[in-house]
Amino acid sequence: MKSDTIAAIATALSNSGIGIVRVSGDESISVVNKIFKNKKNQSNLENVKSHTIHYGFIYDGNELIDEVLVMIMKGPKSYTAENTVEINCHGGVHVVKKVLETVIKNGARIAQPGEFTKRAFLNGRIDLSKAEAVSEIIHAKNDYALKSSVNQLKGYISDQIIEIRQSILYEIAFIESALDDPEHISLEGYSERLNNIIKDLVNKLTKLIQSGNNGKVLKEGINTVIVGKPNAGKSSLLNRLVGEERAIVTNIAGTTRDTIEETIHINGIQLNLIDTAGICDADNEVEKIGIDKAIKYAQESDFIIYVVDSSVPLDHDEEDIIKIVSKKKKVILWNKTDLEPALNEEEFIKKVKDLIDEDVSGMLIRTSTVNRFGLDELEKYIEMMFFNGHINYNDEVYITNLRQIEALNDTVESLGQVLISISDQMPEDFYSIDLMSAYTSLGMIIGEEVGEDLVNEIFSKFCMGK
Ligand SMILES: Nc1nc2c(ncn2[C@@H]2O[C@H](COP(=O)(O)OP(=O)(O)OP(=O)(O)O)[C@@H](O)[C@H]2O)c(=O)[nH]1
Ligand SMILES: [Mg+2]
Repeated sequence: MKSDTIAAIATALSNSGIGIVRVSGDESISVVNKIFKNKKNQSNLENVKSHTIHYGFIYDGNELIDEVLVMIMKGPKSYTAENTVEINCHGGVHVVKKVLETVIKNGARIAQPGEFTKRAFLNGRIDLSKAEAVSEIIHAKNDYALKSSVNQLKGYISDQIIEIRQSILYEIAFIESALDDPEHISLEGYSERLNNIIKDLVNKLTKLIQSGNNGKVLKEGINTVIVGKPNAGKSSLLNRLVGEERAIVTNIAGTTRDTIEETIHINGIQLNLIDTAGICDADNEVEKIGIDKAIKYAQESDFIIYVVDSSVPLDHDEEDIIKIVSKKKKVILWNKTDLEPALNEEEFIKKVKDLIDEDVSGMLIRTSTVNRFGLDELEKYIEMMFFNGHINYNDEVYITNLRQIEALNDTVESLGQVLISISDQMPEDFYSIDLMSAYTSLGMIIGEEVGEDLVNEIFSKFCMGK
């Protein structure tokens, strides 16, 4: 298949010093050769070996644009499986753009977003699930989301999907053959066997779907809710962690009425921090609404930072909060340690034990949010929670996007129909219909049986140059 030659800037546009212009297509080498000269003023790229790097200069006519390194990768051993040239420029944004313009002037056209990856897919070099992983890598918000995309790229998901898909296909083929040739292939006892096989497949698929929900947490950050009594120092904590005066802080109890959300990163882990209204037995209508919202957020959170004001005595409100944070992953900040204590740590720990039967002695961190005291320890604690697998990321397979989850759900639904047909003792050819739609849904994930529209939609999500 002959393809026109496309080009784009493959690196982020920043003045970081190095920028890469990527060119792909049948004519890519000859296009770049027109504007390239080596030290001896020769244009010699057409006859060089694949996977070699050449030092020289890019010219627009007689005008010298940049000193460059040019890498030649001949198809099929390149990212797109086509002839590909990468021009490593040394100049800043302006120069990189100028090099791209010159390439375009000499016969290439600007690539559409994701077009390089689309070509890799169309040329059979990667399957759709890998192609989407590339998009996720480009858009990954943090290191761990990145890691999961890399795993996906390696094909963990594809492998599992292919395996499940093959066993479905085998059953379809078996049923068809048996119906065609009943003399030689018997369907006696088959429904029972199929029932077990399908149940097993549904289990595997359900696991993949669940891991997808986990992946969602990673990509979107860990929802971390700050709770505590009014005046405990919750908003002060948010401001310290964010590094700016984001929330209003006053010595009036009930300052924060609504939730305030901010994103922060701790060593690559993304937290969605949510400051809430102080929880107490309030009379005020507005305050009450805020408190209900705080409780709801706390219940739905992935992680709670519970701020305790150690300068006031333990009261009924504090006991209510202890019950609210029960069974949640949490840390307790023993705050305002710069003031005269009115609360004793041991007594507090005992109180918690009595109320909710949890030992929180390892969860207490002494802090003072007016002067940042204890916050480094808090960050370490959160990292530790993360690394110790309270939120898994490492060897898990994440299905990280909604389209894939939907396809998995459709597959489970079709397989569920097969189970119903079996228990209703329907004829065997009924099974094939639903097995076939399960097979098709799974194909959506790895890019088989996919309509042209979907292919275009997915690739349009990619950045330029990838
Ligand atoms: N001495 C001392 N004062 C603090 C500390 N943390 C917060 N404060 C003060 O306590 C008061 C309340 O702080 P906020 O951060 O507004 O408390 P909050 O928990 O958000 O309160 P509400 O929004 O009313 O629920 C302010 O006057 C803060 O300056 C601390 O560690 N030590
Ligand atoms: Mg507040």
